[in-house]
Amino acid sequence: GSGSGGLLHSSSGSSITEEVSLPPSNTVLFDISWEVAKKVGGIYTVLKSKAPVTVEEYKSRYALIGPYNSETAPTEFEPLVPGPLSSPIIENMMKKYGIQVHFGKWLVEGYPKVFLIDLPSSSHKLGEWRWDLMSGFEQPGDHETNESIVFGYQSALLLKEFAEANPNDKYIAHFHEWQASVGLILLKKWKIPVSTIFTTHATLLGRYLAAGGVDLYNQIQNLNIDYEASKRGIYHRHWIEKKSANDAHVFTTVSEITAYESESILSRKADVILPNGLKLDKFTALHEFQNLHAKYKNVLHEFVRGHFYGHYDFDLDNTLYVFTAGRSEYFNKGVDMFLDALAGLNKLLQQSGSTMTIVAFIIMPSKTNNFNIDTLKGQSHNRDLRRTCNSIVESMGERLFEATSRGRIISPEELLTQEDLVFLKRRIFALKQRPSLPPIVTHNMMDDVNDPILNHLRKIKLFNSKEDRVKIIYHPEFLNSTNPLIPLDYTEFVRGCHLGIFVSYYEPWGYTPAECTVLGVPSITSNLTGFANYMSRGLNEPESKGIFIVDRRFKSPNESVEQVTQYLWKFCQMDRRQRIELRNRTEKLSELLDWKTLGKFYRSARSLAIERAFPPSKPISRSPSPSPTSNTLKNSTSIQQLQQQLKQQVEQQQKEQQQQQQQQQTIPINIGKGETSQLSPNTMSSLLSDSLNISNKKSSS
Ligand code: G6P
Ligand code: 1S3
Repeated sequence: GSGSGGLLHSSSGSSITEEVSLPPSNTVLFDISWEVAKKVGGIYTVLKSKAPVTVEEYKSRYALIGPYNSETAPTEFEPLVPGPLSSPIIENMMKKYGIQVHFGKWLVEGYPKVFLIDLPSSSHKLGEWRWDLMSGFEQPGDHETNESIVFGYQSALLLKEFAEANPNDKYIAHFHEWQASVGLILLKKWKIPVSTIFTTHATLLGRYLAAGGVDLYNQIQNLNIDYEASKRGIYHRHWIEKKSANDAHVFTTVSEITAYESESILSRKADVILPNGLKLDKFTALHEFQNLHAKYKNVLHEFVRGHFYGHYDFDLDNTLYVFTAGRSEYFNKGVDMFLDALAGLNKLLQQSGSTMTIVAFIIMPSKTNNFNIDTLKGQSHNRDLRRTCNSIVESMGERLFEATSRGRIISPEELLTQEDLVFLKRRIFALKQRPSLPPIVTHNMMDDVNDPILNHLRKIKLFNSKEDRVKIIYHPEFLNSTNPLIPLDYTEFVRGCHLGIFVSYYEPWGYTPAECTVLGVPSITSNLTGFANYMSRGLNEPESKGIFIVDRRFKSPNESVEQVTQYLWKFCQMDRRQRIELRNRTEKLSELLDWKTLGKFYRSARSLAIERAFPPSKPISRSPSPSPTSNTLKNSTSIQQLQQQLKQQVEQQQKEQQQQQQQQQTIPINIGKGETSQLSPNTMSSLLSDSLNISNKKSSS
């Protein structure tokens, strides 16, 4: 079509060049989210990492819509002068509705255009809009919902202006999560010709139920959902979520497990599953990432020296670093199971007389009041000692050189002087002054007695005693490179570790294990995470590639803990060469998680949305499909096929789950090295994953 093309151009923007993979030139795409140019959680990572491929595909016909945030804007957003097509729309927003819209680019790779809407410019409309949307059951005191309503009306008005100004264009509005999706409900209500996609990255009620100890995946079909939501005071939020899912032309989730949950909680089957990808920074040489592992592991060694030495010491060459990380959701993120498994491992290592040490990090924010003195002191002692040693070595070098150049062999007493010895003794004495147990927490906790992680450690008695082979470091704050204890950003920290452990109970996707994979670090996850759903479909023997999946769906909690413990125990038996090889195999999986691979699911969701919102007026031609040189994305048949395949995937998974539940019987399948995995034969035979095909094709070409 002859659509407006560069509709979202800034005056400095580039023009569109038609490419083989471009979608039709009259489609315009918006992603709408609360996390545009503002990091709250995982959706920020989705949008940011996806930006380069989406911009490449849609060029200037792609933009994001989010709320304007004056705190994050200076670092995330650069204002631009709007181009001739968006400029009158932004002006209209102000003139007609008094809504201020900031236009510019998001300062992330790909530099997508963004429309950031000023919420306070419409706050006087809140009461009216809330009544209009949900009269009778609104909850005026809920600030988060109030903001969602204001943003919803504002974003719907913006999209309405665009659609009305450019009737020849086909708009796709992709809404992420309920906080951003009130606009979707309004577009349908106002009959605006915009095709809509709703992605739920979790369900509100699912998260509540899981955290509250409900046996979510087994009970979900027996629950009265609306009643459960009301009981928890979130009916109005749940209503937005459910209505968005049902009003959307296309409803999607990020994984099969969330699709399963959504079918009951939101009463709609997902049309497409959109697994989350990452933007890969590929190294040309394979050993490069291994070198980085060694480099950042040394930084962890330095921290460990400062933290433990003086209390007691251990061989760093025989030490492994494992970790868990994420938002502070003790039960949902599986921290309880992580700790129980570590306690089990500690026992196994002690009983076997092993000299190996495992340092387990928990990087999970909690309320704190700065770093604690003990921890800081440890690091400063260590730095002093290193400085002292370095300066002694330097002067020793000088003396050695001086003597040798004058033809004399230096004596040991001359080399290390009495003065040096006194210095060293002082340092050793200072170190010995440390109390007997090294700290567990690196910060002063605001609520030490009620912290669930600390209470769990008390229960299982992991106190960093000398005899414990497993040591715990609880760092209740996210990492960054200016951190005085572990001066690494998160990615560097992950590279320095040996294994990530994320055995979540509620995890619609789970970026943490995905990040480990692309960084070449093996990880343990649970079969209740979207990541594990996706990986186990694409891989025959995930364990042999560093993807360890624990069964939390069909096993009792104790059995699951035992499975994690066994994975850890086996990991401890590996020698260095085996670990290096495993990391190589893990890193090779990166491609499965690249947006270049996963972008196709988004493309099929968009085609389906367009198809449903703008059904062709003519009957579908039965003529042969377009030639492969066509510059459209894919011919419609293949998209439908892909769509069908995806649907089948979900249905198949659900069937399997039901069967497994009924039969309560699994067949052990050899996964090499004498290990067995409890996979159903159906799962094994249905490994039809697209992603695997892609990687196979690549490797065989
Ligand atoms: C990387 C480095 C090697 C180093 C190894 C340590 O592969 O390139 O030089 O020996 O890491 O591995 P480890 O699993 O013992 O930390
Ligand atoms: C959600 O964030 P969360 O940690 O609250 O969305 C993420 C992005 O889709 C997803 O990775 C995660 O599992 C969800 O839970």
